[in-house]
Amino acid sequence: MTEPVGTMCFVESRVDRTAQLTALPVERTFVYDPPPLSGSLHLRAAAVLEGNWTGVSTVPSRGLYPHQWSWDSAFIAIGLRHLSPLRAQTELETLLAAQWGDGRIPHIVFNPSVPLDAYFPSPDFWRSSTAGRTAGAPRTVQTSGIVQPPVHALAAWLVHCADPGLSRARGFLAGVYPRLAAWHRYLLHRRDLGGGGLASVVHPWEQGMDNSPCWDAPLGRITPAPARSFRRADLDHGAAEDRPTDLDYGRYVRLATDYRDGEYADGASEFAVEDPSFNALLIASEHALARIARELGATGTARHARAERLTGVLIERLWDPAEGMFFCRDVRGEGLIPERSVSGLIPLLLPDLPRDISSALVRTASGPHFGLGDTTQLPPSYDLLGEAFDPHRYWRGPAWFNTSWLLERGLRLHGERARADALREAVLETAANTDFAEYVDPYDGEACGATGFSWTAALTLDLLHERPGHGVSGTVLGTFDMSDTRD
Ligand code: 9WN
Repeated sequence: MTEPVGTMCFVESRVDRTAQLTALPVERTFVYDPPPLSGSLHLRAAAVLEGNWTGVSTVPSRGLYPHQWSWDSAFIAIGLRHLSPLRAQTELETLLAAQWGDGRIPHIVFNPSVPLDAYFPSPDFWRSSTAGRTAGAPRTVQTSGIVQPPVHALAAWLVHCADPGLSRARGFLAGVYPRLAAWHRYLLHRRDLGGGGLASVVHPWEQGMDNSPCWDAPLGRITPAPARSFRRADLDHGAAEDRPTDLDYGRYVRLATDYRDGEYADGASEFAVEDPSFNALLIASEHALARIARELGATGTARHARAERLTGVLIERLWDPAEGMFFCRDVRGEGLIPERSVSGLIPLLLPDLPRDISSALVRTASGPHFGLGDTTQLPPSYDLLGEAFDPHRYWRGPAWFNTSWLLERGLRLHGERARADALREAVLETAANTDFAEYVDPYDGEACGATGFSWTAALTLDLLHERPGHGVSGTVLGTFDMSDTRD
């Protein structure tokens, strides 16, 4: 188990790589950086991450999201490793220090110095240290009680690869491995609510694409909490017409309240969905855990075999051959949810997909529903032809940079180099033009939501380090290329 890393962060801040980079002229020698050609975008992205760094972790956005978020930190660490491998390790260690005894990694770790009314739901809503006591919530740090997608083992492996010497010297992987293993155990056991082997999410916020039309049917069965029982802080920062409706918020609050009042015990939720992206990220992370286990001297064989088996389960439970993509399964309702979300394309990042499935996913991404390389600049979060499509409303159409990055990785992994190069270019250009927007209109790339968004800057940095025209490197980005994990 890792210990909090406050002292190390203090030492790090005196030699901080990002601070050095943002202070130095472009022509100075870079250790972790790409050639000066892309230097200015690189420095701008570094400045965003520097501005959002709190000393132990990075906020997604200073105004809208002023605490530490779980999957944001994983994506942030993936970019931050190119600036400061030590800070990237610290980012993950800070998050993992807030893990619960039952293995869950909370979706928010609250910063006690931020006023309670800066974000809703705040720590006094979640009451983690009291309502979460039975589930093993930490006593000294306040967190939410729900989770987010398990990108963490993948991030930990990639962070290790950025500076294996430093990682070994600090015992980084040895420290995080037991926590990551407990996290996967929690998801694969306590969250197997459908009984078929996949993890279920019990709240739309857990899947990360909060307001996706995929949730409309299962969420429609939930009685909303009265509007007067809570105050939304998100509307202080974003346009109401781009954010979820009050009715949806009432349902989010009801689900979270019921979970809290049941002491965060799993199994009773009225909302339970098996999501393709959440489970694909779990499988990719299980592959990464196999790599980590091998680095630590074990064989990793069982983990690798489990990742392969889970890929089969994902296909069996969520693949629709007629539609050429994956769909969500409503565990409390009637099977697959017939809404096309970008989530249903993200399993492309899995190395063991049969060829016919990876080819079908590429065709669907490039077809009329997502318009990749054709009608859209970046892949939309939801079906361009869907009834609920809205190019500006949260997760109901706009394009996000993390999902674009995941698809770029998947395309490259499956040998679609030209498409991957084009998507990489589009991501870099859109990030540069929008001041690292939170999300964009998928057609014209217009900025939406916050600017100076951390994962946008971090994943921009990561793509700047990718050489166009190449496949995914087996040594640096090894988790996307499993060929050398076979025993
Ligand atoms: C709820 C922080 C998070 C992201 C999510 C995104 C949004 C929060 C909200 O912001 O969710 O967790 O208040 O809407 O949907 O993916 O992790 O950036």
